[in-house]
Amino acid sequence: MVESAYIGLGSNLGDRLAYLQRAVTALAETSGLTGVLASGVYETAPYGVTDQPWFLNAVVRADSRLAPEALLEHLQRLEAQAHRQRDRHWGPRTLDLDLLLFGSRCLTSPALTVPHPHLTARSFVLVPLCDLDPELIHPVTGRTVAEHRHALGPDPTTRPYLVGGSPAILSTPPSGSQTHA
Ligand code: A4P
Ligand code: MG
Repeated sequence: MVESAYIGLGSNLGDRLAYLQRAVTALAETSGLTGVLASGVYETAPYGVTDQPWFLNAVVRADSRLAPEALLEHLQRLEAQAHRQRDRHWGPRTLDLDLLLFGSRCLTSPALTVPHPHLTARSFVLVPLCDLDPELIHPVTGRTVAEHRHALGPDPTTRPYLVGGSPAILSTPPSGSQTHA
């Protein structure tokens, strides 16, 4: 069974754009994930714990043949490969990969809550989600991600990230070189 997975990417340490790009490449090369597409890249004010550097955030969608638990384990391996340290809850990190949505599934366990519980309160998630699919329906609220974004109102602290004056793009490699999750 193939289901659409939406993955939130965040980085606020080191070469932030390179961490996001490497994550997109690794996801596109993962066996069990196809049709990998990345949103725009946004520079965003830290949410929750505010005394830390600004983040780069993006969202990736993929068609997943992996079960959600297996996909989360794979995301955690990719975080570890990016030398992610878990020093502080919501603290600075080289790479954070959150499973935002998985088809229309609603899952609640200590290891995995889907939809991601803070999704509807975060413009740094909703804005890139709207790049990919504004009509995507949140399976708990029944509202589209565009409606949730509208409900939050404009957020000047979620801005397109510019490189040399142009919006940064996360590229996906040509298909064919997939590795196992
Ligand atoms: N977990 C449960 N559900 C999920 C899910 N849907 N996706 C568990 C990913 N993980 C999930 O995560 C803690 C545990 O959550 C994991 O063991 C996993 O089994 P973590 O990545 O170790 O720690 P964390 O990221 O510090 O905590 P958490 O609660 O995941 O925080 P968030 O939601 O990732 O928020 N501000 C801006 N501007 N941009 C950001 O990206 N990110 C955060 C962290 C705070 N502020 C931010 C940003
Ligand atoms: Mg996280």
